[in-house]
Parts: sequence; structure tokens; C-alpha cells
Amino acid sequence: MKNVLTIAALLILISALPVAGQDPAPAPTPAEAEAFVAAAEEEILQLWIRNERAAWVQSNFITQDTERIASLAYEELMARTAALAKEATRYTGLDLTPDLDRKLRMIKLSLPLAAPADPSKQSELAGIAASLTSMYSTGKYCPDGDGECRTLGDLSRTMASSRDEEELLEAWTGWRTISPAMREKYARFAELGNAGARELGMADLGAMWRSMYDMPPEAFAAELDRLWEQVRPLYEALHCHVRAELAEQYGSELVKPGEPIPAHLLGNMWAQSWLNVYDLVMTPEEAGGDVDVTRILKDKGVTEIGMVKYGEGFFTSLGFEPLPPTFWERSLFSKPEDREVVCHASAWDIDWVDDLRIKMCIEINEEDFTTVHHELGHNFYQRAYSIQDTLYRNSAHDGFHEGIGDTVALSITPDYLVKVGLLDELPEETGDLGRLMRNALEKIAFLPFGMVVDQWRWKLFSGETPPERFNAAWWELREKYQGVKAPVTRTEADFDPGAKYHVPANTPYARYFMAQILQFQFHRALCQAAGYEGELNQCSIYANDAAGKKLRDMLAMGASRPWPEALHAIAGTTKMDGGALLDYFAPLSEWLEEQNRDRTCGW
Ligand code: X8Z
Ligand code: ZN
Repeated sequence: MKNVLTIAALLILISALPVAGQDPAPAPTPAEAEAFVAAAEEEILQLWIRNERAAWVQSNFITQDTERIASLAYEELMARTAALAKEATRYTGLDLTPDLDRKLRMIKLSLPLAAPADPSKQSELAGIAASLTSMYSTGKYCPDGDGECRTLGDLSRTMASSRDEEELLEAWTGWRTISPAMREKYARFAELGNAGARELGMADLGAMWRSMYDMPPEAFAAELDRLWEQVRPLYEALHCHVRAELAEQYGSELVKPGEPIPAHLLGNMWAQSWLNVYDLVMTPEEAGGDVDVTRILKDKGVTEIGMVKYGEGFFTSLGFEPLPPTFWERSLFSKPEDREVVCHASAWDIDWVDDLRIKMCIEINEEDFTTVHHELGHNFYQRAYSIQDTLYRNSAHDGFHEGIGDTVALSITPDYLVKVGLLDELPEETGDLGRLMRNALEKIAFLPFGMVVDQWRWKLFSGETPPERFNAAWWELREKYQGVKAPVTRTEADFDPGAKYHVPANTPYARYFMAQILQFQFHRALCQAAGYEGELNQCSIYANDAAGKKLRDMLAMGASRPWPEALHAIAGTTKMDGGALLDYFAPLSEWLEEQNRDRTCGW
């Protein structure tokens, strides 16, 4: 018997020996797979940290040198990640634990960009990526002659506050002078990014992005469509009302009934939040008294750091540890006068443990107060999942990451403002309708924009949109989903998508759409955990232990389980669903229906 075994073992050994013209590598073992993943996690973590440091310095001090340093770090990160992802395929098909299997799959999806194997293409791709970000962040509108240039911040203030159509149009077109120079670069970027994604077995870069959701890429696209259809009627009702009120303000020659709204009249550079036209769409009487958070912050003399302290206070009231002292030392809270920075708000965890920071050019207003909570949501999530293995140090899916701070911000109710002393007493009239309208102008108005950005990129990456239709395709989607149109004729000499941060910065965008849906699901579940029984839009989970625990437990899971399990842990369901959002806005829906009764809606 012993001999038989030995002979059998010998035969197996011989069959595994290299034969000329065949793959010489013996089939790997599960133990080797485990060792590979452990080493890959160790290496990836070091690369991530190095890349974060370089990116942090670039974003806080944009020069040719920091751009180059950041580009080199990203090049190395991309190249090694792609190499590891290819190596990981050696272990597919082995009988592995679910964890190992998951991690092997996650390596290739750990970045929103994959480098082709050719080193010259790697460096070209990383160089384009870094330069596009710098172009956006240092972009300025410099009208001929007077030598004065206006930044995005300057132009955004005009978009928010001006009611002069010509002024708005100038700010709108002015900002879009920064992006035509990106067009060629972006076309090449797509080519190289696609090549990298294909080497990893994906159809194109868009398919790679859609593969990050524990389901087939086609199923993910269908999920988004399903969710959009759920909330579309509410968007169309809001659109209908806002268009009618804008026509009152600007005349129906400019704002035509039955047609898309000109995109420069909605108070925001991309018409993605309409909060700044609140005063045009609801009177104080209709609002029933209102709490003006911007006014409060200014009257109380709350500083930029003070706003962040309020945000931190909310999270600590839910049982999270305070932010570390280094957060306060290393973050950027205000726009510096003496150098170029990336002002677009972001949250960082440089060492992937607790070197937390935000980087934001805070202005004292309601919108930025919400954004501060949004960014801190990222930071508290990051620290919560730092207990996980490297590849699991991420959110359940990227929509979760974007939705946590917003969930907390939904609890900034008048009641909460009184509790923290920002409001001296509750107003006699609750002003709920006003507050709901403001939230709708921010969140419901956003929904179709949250669809547009990646629908555009997906079509571009798949080749459905050729370069000679880049801009036309953008405006088709803006009209279709948002019902807004360019205020002046646009041509293929323009590159309007490049004037939106996430396109040059290569940040996937469907995450923000999902976050808008998820935050209401989270809010409803946490309010239930808190034992709250009233109207969803009046609930605040501030200082509630049960809600805090539920949230903390879910955050600590990181990406260790497929996202439906994380959703189940917090909301008791495995499906994303727009029902909670519709529930939250129900009183406003009813009001809008009344307002729109004799109007023709749609476009
Ligand atoms: O980019 C952001 C955050 C940083 S993750 C400020 N947001 C999107 C945007 O500004 O376009 C938040 C809402 C949508
Ligand atoms: Zn975010």
C-alpha cells in the first residue's frame, strides 16, 4: 500500500513538471493563495499611504513639482495594483475560503483606474490624471482685457446670489472656458484607462466601475434605472414648480413652459443643487416660518472651525470617539490666499488608521454646514473600518461612503439646533414645509444629475459616444434626465463635462445618486432604532445611543461583507429603495401636487 501511494505521488509530481511549450507553473495551493493575499495587502497598504501623502501635498500646494510627485506615486500604485490583480487570477478556481475569494476579486477593483502593462503608457496615464486635476483646480475665468481673473468660488457666489440673467450667463459660460483644453487629454485618458481595464478582463473602464457592487455590471446599471424610476415623479413635480416660479422671475420668453429650464438660472454652476433659488420658489408665508441656518451661523459668529466642531459634536453624541488632535492640526479649513489648492471638499485618512483630515474651503453658510457633516461622515467611517484587513478598509459600496455624513445632516432639525444652542427657542411655527423644500432643492434636484455624470462616462468609455460627440452627448443626457438645457449654443469646441470636478478628477459619480437614496433608508432605520414614531422629517438621532450603536456597528464592517449584508445590518433589508425618501418628502409632494394642478409639467 505504501509503495502504491509513493508511485501515485511520483506520477502526480511528474505530471506537474514543466513540459516544453506548456505553462511551467504548477497549480497553486490554497495556502499559496493565502500567502499571496497577505503579502499583497501589506504591499498595497504601503502604496496607498505613499500615494495619499503625495496627493495630499499636491492638493494643498499645486505646483508643477507636486503634480509630478503625485503622478509618480499614482503611477506606481496603479502599476503594482494591476500586476497584483493579474497575479491574483492564478488562484481563481481553487477551493478557497469566501474571504480569500473576495479579497482576490477586490484587488483589481481597488482603484477607479487600471494601468496597462506597458510602462510608458502607465506613466502617460498617471501624468494625464494628475494634470487634469490641476487644470480643474487652478482653472480661472479671465475675461479679456482687464487682467482680473475669477475663480470657481467667485463665479459660484455669482451663480448663487445674482438674479441678473446676463451676469449669470457670464459666470456660467466663464467657468466653462477652463475645460476645452481638457478635451484631447480626456480622450487619451479614456483610451488608456480602457486598455488597462481590458487587460484585467473587463469590457471597458465603465464596466470596471459597474463591477464594484457585488453583482454583474449589467444588473447594477438596471438597479440604478429602477431607483431613478421610483423617484422620478417627485423630481418632475419639483421641476414643474420651480420652472413656473423661475418663469415669474425671468419671464416666459426665457423660461418656456413645456421646455427644459436654462441651466444658468438654478443657483448652482451645474444646476445640481437648487438651494440658492429657494427664495424664488417659496414665500415665507407658504413656508410657515423658517429657520435660516446661514443667518444663524453668521449671527452667532460661528467660525469655519466652529462649524466643524458642531459636526464632530454630532458624531461624538452617537458614541464615536472625538477626532484626534492631528485632525485639527493638519486639516485645511479655509481657502489660503497665497497658493493654489484643490478647493473641492474631501476627507482623508492618510495612514489608513487615524490620521484623519478634511480639506475644504469652508464658507459660513448652510450648504457648507451640510458639507462639513458630509466630509466628517467619511472620516468617521474611515476610522471605524480601520480595524479591518487592508482590502476591507473601505465602505460597503461607495454610495455608503457618500451617504453617512448626509444621514447625520438629516438630523439637523430645529429641535437639534435648540439642543446645541444654535437656536434660542423653537420657532412658533415649525416651518417644516420650508425646510422640506430646502432639502428637496438640494437632494431631489440632485438626483438626475447624479445619474447623468456616469451615464455620460459609461457611453464614452464603451465607445458609444465618439470624441466628435462628447459635448453633444452630455447635453442630451442633461436634457433627458434633468430637464435643463444649455443657455447658449454649445459645440464640440466646448468640453462642458470637464467643468465638473469629478470628470477631470476621475471620481465615479453614481455613488452620489445612491447616497441620496440610501441616506433616507439609513435615517428611517436609525430613527426606528431610536424608538422615534413621529414624522420622519422631524426626527433627529442626536445623542441617541441605540441609533449610534447601529450606525457604528455597520461602519465597522467596512467592506468585509457584500454590501446587501451591511444594508441589512442597519436597515433590515438587502435592497436599496427610494421608499424612505418618498416618505420623508410626502408633505412636500402633496403641496407640490396642489401647486402644479393647473400647470403642464414635463419637457
Ligand atoms: O463631491 C462631493 C463631496 C466630496 S465627496 C463634496 N459631492 C458631490 C459634488 O459636489 O458634486 C457631494 C455631493 C455631490
Ligand atoms: Zn463625499
